[in-house]
Amino acid sequence: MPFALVNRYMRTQRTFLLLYISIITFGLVLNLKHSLFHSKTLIPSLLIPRASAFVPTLVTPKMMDPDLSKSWLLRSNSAIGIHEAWKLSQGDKRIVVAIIDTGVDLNHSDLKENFWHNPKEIPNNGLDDDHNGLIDDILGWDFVHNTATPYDEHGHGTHVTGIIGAVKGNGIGISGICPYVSLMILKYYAPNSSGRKNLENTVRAFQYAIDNGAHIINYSGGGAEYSKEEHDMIVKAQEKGILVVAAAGNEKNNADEIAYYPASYDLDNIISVAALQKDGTLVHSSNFGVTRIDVAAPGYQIYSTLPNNQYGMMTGTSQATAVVTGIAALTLSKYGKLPATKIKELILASVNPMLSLKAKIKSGGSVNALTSLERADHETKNTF
Ligand SMILES: [Ca+2]
Ligand SMILES: [Ca+2]
Repeated sequence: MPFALVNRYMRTQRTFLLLYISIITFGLVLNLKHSLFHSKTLIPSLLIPRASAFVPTLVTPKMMDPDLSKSWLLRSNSAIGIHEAWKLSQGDKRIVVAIIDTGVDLNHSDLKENFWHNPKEIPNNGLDDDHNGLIDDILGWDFVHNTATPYDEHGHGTHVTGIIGAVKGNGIGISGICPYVSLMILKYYAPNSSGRKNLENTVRAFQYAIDNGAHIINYSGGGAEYSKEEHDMIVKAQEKGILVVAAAGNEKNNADEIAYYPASYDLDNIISVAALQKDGTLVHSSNFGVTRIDVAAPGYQIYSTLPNNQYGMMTGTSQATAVVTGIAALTLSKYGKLPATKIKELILASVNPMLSLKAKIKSGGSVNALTSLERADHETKNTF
């Protein structure tokens, strides 16, 4: 009997919330407390489009991924049209997605092939070859322990990573939404860290992603209090054309009244994501807001990778955020000429409108990978 799945991923100084991750296969329940300190103001945005372009890659899978049918996201009748979308693009290894989270299972057979490798760093020579102050930062960095091995002590980061970019066609497990991609792993969170430390590590992780060529940053976390340092770092990301996909939060709040950051920063390179159930309504715990929350995406009982080469289900806006990051990466892989803000515009314009979401979410609908790619194709032909 599956456990009910709830995700609480907060970082406020005053409020401690719990993350309950229930995995139906193994019955594992993990608790998480996450606290942070912020201040409060809003700064206007600045947009600079990215100029880089990518040649689309289409790769035929060699072997089936046996567990696709375990995920309602990845079945033949996928709510996001993923199989039809994969006929148009399955990604491109040149697309770099930074995942700022709890780290990853570095040995997971369904993930490791897709890890980003720092081209300016020589592995395991004990030197800081690229002179960024971090020794042997090959895959990203563990900002909690200041090491080059961002292992996942929690499970959350491994789960999010698989949704975005698990390896397709390798005969095991699942596929990520964007199965050909480079995943930069940046660990900011540990259960025992203070809230202030978690925020400091978040800002450092954003800086690393910006400095090392990320095109998209996935942030499946957040908190209720504003951080000028975090906001200004996302402005820096915007200046480089980097898209930030951020979770709406799991507090059942109207985010237009009670903000949740970084999702609620008023910046045009942030897509904020609510979580959807199979019936087209929001997950009970999902935040919403017609002004501050952009889209909804499947976030209920999503099957993905877990530490120790395992798989299991999790529910929440964290998972929904990873879905949107995957769609953004797919779209960017096929239409690299599009700036981050344009990718956001396309994803918002490509939602399946739903009456249940009309008064809850800015776009009034749920994301669709196929429509996003088709709309990008149409607009590219008419723009470039
Ligand atoms: Ca280095
Ligand atoms: Ca696989």
